[in-house]
Amino acid sequence: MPKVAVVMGSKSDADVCLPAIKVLRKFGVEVAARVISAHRTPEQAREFALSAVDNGFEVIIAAAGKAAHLAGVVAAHTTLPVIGIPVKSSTLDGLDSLLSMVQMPSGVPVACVGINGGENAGLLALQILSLKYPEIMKKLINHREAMAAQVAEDDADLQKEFS
Ligand code: RP5
Repeated sequence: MPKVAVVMGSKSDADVCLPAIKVLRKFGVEVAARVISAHRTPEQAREFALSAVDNGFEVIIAAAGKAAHLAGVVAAHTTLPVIGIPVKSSTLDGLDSLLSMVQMPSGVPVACVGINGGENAGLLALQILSLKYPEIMKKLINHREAMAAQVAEDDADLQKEFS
């Protein structure tokens, strides 16, 4: 079973991470959720990233707010793909988190979804895993088809309502 880690800088980030955890589990992926802070527990952040491959993780999702360095710090210590979720947790509406996370220096990339984009982080992790796991690719295709069918249904409803 593929394994993804969802790490967050604070327990207060859990609600934003929940959609990622849910969609990963729905697709049959094992998820380990952790609270690890780049600033409050820097040694644990380093240890976690250095041992991630040996612990069987294939993708890491890292959520953080404010000066959101967790995803970057984790990415600095592993070559696994790291997907950041910038959390809207402060007076700056999450723009601080987004810029802290996305503006990585050349050489150490972090894939960054939108502010509070938990579900997209989960889906992007699934897309990465689908390169190795054909059953996940099949489920992703079904998921896209279901979304398209929903849009078609909404379109038909709207046309009826306003015609
Ligand atoms: C960041 O600071 C965390 O990722 C969280 O989004 C934000 C606030 O943390 P708490 O003060 O709620 O623990 O490090």
